[in-house]
Parts: sequence; structure tokens; C-alpha cells
Amino acid sequence: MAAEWGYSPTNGPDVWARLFPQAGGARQSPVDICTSIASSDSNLEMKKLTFAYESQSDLRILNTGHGWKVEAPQSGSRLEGGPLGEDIYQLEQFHCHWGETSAEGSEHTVDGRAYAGELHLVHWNTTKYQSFAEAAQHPDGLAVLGVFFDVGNESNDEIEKIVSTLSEIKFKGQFTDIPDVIDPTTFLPSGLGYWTYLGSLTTPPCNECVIWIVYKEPITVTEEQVTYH
Ligand code: B30
Ligand code: ZN
Repeated sequence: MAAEWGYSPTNGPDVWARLFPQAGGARQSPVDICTSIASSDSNLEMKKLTFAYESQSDLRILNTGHGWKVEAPQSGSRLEGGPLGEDIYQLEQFHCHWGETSAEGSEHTVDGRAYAGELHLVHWNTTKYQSFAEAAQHPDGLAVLGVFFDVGNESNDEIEKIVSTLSEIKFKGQFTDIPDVIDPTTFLPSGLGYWTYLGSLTTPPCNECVIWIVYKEPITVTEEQVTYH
């Protein structure tokens, strides 16, 4: 495989397992969510998934070489309940996946259909583990919320706060401060139904450490907000 992983035929998902053995495992993400097979679980409704997110200023945004990532360590933003048992998960970072055109880009698909993009809010289990790195070595270490992007006429104000900084971080490794205050709650759709399953990081090292929570309802962004390259 080429020196660095990516998404081309020579360094893409089909060959990741050569350098990252976990990528050959049995709980790999993303998956196609088959709505006719998905079942509802009354246990999940008994202890509702709740998030207590804090508005954040002075967040740093980074070009990772495969997208953008906003770091939110010590944010105090917490996620608990639902499929997370008794443990509390803290927001560490959020990032996005998108494609060449708005016809593709999401990682999870629903009945074979891709959305234009997918936002990931990445949390780690602070009840059981001491650090994000430690949590990523355990099957209940991380919880990632996935939110699909649908393309429409209305722009998303919170996403715009991020998109407007991207011209400053055109190259891998560059970073800048986000001048606006971000409230992660506003990234979530109004309908709070979700699918959940046990999976993995979707990129190398592909650790099988993620409790996935994927919102059924997408949020709407404009074509311009999701096709920046
Ligand atoms: S995801 O939400 O499943 N797409 C990581 C976190 C979440 C996901 C995927 C990967 C992660 O922490 N990866 C290891 C660290 N990364 C740095 C990073 O977060 O930006 C190193 C890397 O991949 O080579 Cu990209
Ligand atoms: Zn991701």
C-alpha cells in the first residue's frame, strides 16, 4: 500500500487491512442501514439519549488531509443514556465526510442510498477511561453521533460558521481559529429518532471501539456548503 492511507484504488478501504489489521474485523463501519431489518428496542426508550452540549468559542479547525476536524477537548459537552448504559461520554472532536458531488459523500447509507455528507460528533467514555487514546482501545470506548446532510435551498447557519473558515486551511496540516461561537446542539436534526449499532472508526486504524448513533432525519445544507474542495 502507498505510504499513507486514502481513498484511491492503491490506498483505499480494500487494502487498509494490510497495514491496519483491525480493518479486517467483524464490526467494521460504515454500514448500509437496512430499514426493513432494523428493529426498535424498548430498552433504549426507557433511558433516553440525552446531550448536554456547551457553546464553545475559540475552537480550532484543522485540515486533516481527508477533511476538516474541529477539536473540542475539555469541552464539558456530554452525551449519555440510550445505548450508552450508565456511562458518560464527552465530546472530543467533530468532523465531516463528503464527496465529489452532492449525490454521494456520506459514509453510512440507508437502504443503499448515500446522502451528500455526514457529520460525526466523536465522544469518549470518561466513566471508564482516562483518555481518548485509551478509550479507543476498548469496545465501549467511543460514541459517535452521525448526522446526514441533505442538499436543499436553505443554508445551515451553524455549518456556515465552519465552511467560512475553510478558505484559510486549504492544505493538509493547516489550522485556524473559528471566530464564531459554536453550539453543537444546533447540528442535530429536530427529529431525534436514531439507529444504533456496535461498529468501528471508519478510517485507519479502524479500531472496533465505537457505539454508533446515526440520526434518521438529515439536516439540510446548500450545495455550496457541501461541495467545497
Ligand atoms: S470516525 O468518526 O469513525 N470517522 C478517528 C476518530 C473518529 C473517526 C475516525 C477516526 C480517529 O481518532 N483516528 C485516529 C487519529 N487520526 C487523527 C484524526 O482524528 O484525524 C489520525 C489519522 O486519521 O491518521 Cu484522521
Ligand atoms: Zn468520521
